Amino acid sequence: MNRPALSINPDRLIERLNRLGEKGALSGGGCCRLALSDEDRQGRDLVVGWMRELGLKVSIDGIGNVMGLRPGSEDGPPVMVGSHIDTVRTGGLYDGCLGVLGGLEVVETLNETGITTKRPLAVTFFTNEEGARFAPDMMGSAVHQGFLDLDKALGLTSIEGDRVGDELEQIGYRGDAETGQLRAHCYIELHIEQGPVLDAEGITIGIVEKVQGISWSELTIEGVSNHAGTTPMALRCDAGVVASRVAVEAREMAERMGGDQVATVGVTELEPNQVNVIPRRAVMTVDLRNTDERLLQDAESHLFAFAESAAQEEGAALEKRTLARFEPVLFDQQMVDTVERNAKQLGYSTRRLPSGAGHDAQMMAPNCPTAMIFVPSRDGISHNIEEFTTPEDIEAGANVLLHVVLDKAGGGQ
Ligand code: HGY
Ligand code: MN
Ligand code: MN
Repeated sequence: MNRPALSINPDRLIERLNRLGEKGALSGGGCCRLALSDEDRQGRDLVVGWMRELGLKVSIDGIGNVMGLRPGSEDGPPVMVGSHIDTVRTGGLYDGCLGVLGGLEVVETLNETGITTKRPLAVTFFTNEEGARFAPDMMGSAVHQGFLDLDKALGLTSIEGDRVGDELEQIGYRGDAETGQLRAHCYIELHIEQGPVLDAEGITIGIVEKVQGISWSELTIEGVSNHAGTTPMALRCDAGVVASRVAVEAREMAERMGGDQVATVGVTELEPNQVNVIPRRAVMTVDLRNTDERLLQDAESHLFAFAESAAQEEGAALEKRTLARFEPVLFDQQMVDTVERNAKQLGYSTRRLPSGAGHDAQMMAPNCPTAMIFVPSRDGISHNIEEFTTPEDIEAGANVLLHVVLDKAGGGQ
């Protein structure tokens, strides 16, 4: 592949990805940089340092969203590029970070070629996109967009009981910029696909048309703990059995529904969690997704009705708490076409597809022209320390980001 006339520096971008990956590095590879942890602070400090080195004016808002602003030849709402730098517990180097550091690479390329765009540019990372420590996910972008009240967000707590506001103070990122003040002209997010499609088809650039809806719930099942040896089967009230039946039904329901429906039980905690004690309590999470809102609602109502009846049959009590609920979004058609046109002009293979993963772009889309650029994930692996995207695909994705930014921000002077 010959490089476009105006091209990013892939080695510099990959170097930054590796440097950021050192913050929260796991001994066997990958990294764990949970939102508002000390590792997150270290990652934030590193990226803010790079923003300042590149001459960006950095602002931090009340939920810890960080925006680096590059002036244009004219004032007005910036073209915003960004994503997140927090990870899940078994994170890779690219999820989120590629979109943020790809944005910094675009800025550095424009700086060294002396290009000033007409519109200002903003490179952003949003707080707690993953929701791995504090639900809901996409927290920072939801507050930025006004879908989640700032004070409510600051008061949310993790499973361990840590409070968002306190943790934000602790890492020094409870900023004083007003949340939601910086309105973008448009928003573009470069991201790894995190699924198998592009890699399986040998396609370089994914043109993302929509993001599926997400439903996260926590079910708490209250049974009765008793002796595993002396309690007859007919006299048991086993919270663990109810949780297991719900998990199996979630899988079978998704298989029956087919299409885009997916279902995941990612957390199951039993109490007292001992080999010879019937569990008195089970706390489990259910992640349901579909590109079709009505089907997603059908899945929710079926599964939670099943859970109620399974609990009743066992004589157990069931409580459901919604952790996150986002509807499917369609990206702005003109923005999607712009991404596709630029990718094709650069000579990359492309295909349109939906996003199975949630993204900050999902929060931006309802009132800001938004699009995403996907690059392949090897074997479709993500949220796993084996997450990998080739240097060639990283370069291609960042070059498409560069040219879409120039397209939307008004090319170089
Ligand atoms: O869960 C998601 O889809 C995203 O990675 N937060
Ligand atoms: Mn992500
Ligand atoms: Mn993720």
